[in-house]
Amino acid sequence: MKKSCSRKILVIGLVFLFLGASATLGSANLAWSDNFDSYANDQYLEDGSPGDGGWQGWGIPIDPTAGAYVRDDQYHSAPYSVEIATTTDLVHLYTGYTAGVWEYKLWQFIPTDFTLDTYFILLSDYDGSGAAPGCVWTVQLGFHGATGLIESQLVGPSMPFVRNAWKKISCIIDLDTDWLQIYYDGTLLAEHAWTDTVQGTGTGGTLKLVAVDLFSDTGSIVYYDDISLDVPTTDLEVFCGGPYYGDVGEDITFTGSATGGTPPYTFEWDFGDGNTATEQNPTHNYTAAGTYDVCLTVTDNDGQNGTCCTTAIITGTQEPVIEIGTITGGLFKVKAVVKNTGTGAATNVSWSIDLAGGIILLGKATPGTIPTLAAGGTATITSKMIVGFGKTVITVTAGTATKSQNATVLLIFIKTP
Ligand SMILES: [Ca+2]
Ligand SMILES: [Ca+2]
Repeated sequence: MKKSCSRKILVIGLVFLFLGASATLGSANLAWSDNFDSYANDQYLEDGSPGDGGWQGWGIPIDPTAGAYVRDDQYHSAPYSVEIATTTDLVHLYTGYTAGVWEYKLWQFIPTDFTLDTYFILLSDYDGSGAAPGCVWTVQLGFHGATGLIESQLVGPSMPFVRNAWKKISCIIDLDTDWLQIYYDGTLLAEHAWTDTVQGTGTGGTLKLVAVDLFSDTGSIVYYDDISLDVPTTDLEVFCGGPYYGDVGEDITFTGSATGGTPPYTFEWDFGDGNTATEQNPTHNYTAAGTYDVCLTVTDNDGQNGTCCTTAIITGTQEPVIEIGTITGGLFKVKAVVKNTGTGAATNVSWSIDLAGGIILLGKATPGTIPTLAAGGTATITSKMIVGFGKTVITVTAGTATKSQNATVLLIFIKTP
C-alpha cells in the first residue's frame, strides 16, 4: 500500500516536472479543459484531488460541503455536466496564467424554472478567505432569476439570459495589454481592464488568472459543461439564439451571428417547417402549433461551414371558423358569401349549394372547393345555372357550416326574400 502511494507521488512529481518544462515553450501548452464526461454519474467533486479533476469547495481548508455533483440530467457534451446547486461554491485553481491572451470558455444551462441568483466568477488572487486582498474578483457574472438579467460587475445589469438552452460564456483575457472582454451567447456583454476588479476600478487586480468559482448564492440548480482555458479560438462558431417562442401566425425574429473563421459570412436558416431564409436575422411565422428544429448554417469566406440548431416552440389555438353570410338569388344563379371569422387561415373548404322542393330542372346541386380563405377573409360562391318552378329551399354548406334560405324559382329567376 505504502509502496503504491510513493509510486503515485513519483509519477505526479514527473508530471509536474514535465508541465513546468513545457510551460516555457508556449502558452498553448497550458491549455486546460474539463467536459465532466470522465467522472462517474453523481460523483461528488469537492476535495481538489486528481480524481475530482482538481475541483474543490471554496475555502482554506477546503470546505467539502461546497462541492458539486456530476449529473446526467443535462449536458452540452454527453453524458455529463456539473450541477451547481444552492450550497455549491465550486473552485478550480490555475497556475502559470500570468501573460499572454487567453479565453476562458464555458457552456451554461439555466432551467426554465430557475430562481434567485447564481454566479460565474474568475479571480486574479485566491487564498480561500472570501475577502480582498487575499481574494480578488475580476469577473463576476450574476444571473438573477427575479429579473432574468445578467449582471456583470463594474457594468451592471444588461442583457437577458436564456433559459432552457445551452449558452456559451466566453472571457477573452489579455494579460499583456490588461484588457477583458466578456461575451454571452456570442454577444459582447462587457469589457474593461482585467485589473479593474469587482472591488472597483484600479483596485487590487493583478495580471494573472488563478481561479474560477461556480457559486450559487441561494439560486436553484444550473449546469455547466465543456469548460476550458486556452488560447482564443479562431474556429468558425455559429450562434442561433433561441429557443424561440410564439403563437401560430405570429412573426418571430430569429437572431444569428458568427465568430472566427474568415468573414464575411453567409447565413442560411432552416425553420424546420420546410421554409428557409438567407438573412442574418430573418422573420418567420408558423402555420401550426408544435416544436420545430431550427438550424442556422453559416459559411465563411473560405467556404468553411458551421451549424447551430435550436428549437421554436409554437403554441396557440389559432383556427379558422367558417360561417355563411347572405344567400342571394337572381337570374339563373344563387350566390352565397362564405366568411372565415377565425384567427387562422382555412384551406380546401368544401362547399355546396343544393335546392330541395319545387321542380328543379337544372342546377339542383353545385359542389365546389375554396382553396384558401385567410383569417377575416370572405369568398363568394356561385351555383350552376338553375331552371325550375315553385317554392324551394336553398341549403348552402361550407366546411362545417350550414345555412338554409327559402326561395321561389320562376323558370330562370330565383327570388329570395
Ligand atoms: Ca469527490
Ligand atoms: Ca459533458
